[in-house]
Amino acid sequence: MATATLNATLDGARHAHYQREGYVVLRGLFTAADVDEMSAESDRLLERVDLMTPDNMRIRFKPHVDTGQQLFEVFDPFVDLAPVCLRYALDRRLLDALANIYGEEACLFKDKLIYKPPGSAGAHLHQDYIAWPRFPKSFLTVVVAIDPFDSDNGCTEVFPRVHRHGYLSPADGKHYQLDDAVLAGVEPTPLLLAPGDVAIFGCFTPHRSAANRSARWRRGLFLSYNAASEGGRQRDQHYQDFHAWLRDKHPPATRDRLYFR
Ligand SMILES: O=C(O)CCC(=O)C(=O)O
Repeated sequence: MATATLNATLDGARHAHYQREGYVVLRGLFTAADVDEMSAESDRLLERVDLMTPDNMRIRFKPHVDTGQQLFEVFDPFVDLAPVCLRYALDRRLLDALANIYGEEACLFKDKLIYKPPGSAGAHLHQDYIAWPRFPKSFLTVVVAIDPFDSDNGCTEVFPRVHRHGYLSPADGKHYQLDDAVLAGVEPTPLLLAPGDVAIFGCFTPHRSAANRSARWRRGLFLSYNAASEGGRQRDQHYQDFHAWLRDKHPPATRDRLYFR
């Protein structure tokens, strides 16, 4: 299937594509100069090794696919450390595209900076929705490519049209991987992105990514939003809920070591 593309705005056809397929790609939403700024700030953040401990709830590691060595992979959140990327997360080019999808303003809900270094394992098959009382069903994720996303470095892959079936896991507040069998017969679409391209997919769109088998990083902003009418601005509340959930699922014996900085 052809990947939907568009320069800079979300017209009626692209909106229809998003509703029908559960995702859309906007080519070149951000310029090369914009991407240079995001890239420089991402590089600066990589110097914050003081934050990169397993007990910091802001940080996630992934094993190297061959050696098992733990590699730093994600800041979640990051815009509080990254004023340039915060500006792009609230850029009208992006917010206008989201307003076209929602029919109203979007509010930033969650923000991750995923580096996916060479060798990093992939992301298992899942939907982003999680059945927490406050989790918005209008949640969607915007991927802003800093580096190219391709099949060698483990681009995100989405399963089109499956979002219409809603949430496919038990609604008990836990995070679930999806079994491949649930999606039998549905071909994934790789989100092949150039720097500055943007992909948008909803919280019921199953997605995954393969390991990064290249020698290149795959840096991208993963910015998630909700429709303003579904809870308004709730990013701070979301991170309180997220941290409570992380603490809860951590082994009690070492739970007290967890911190956020
Ligand atoms: O890294 C990717 O391609 C996907 C990441 C993802 O799905 C997530 O962080 O929830």
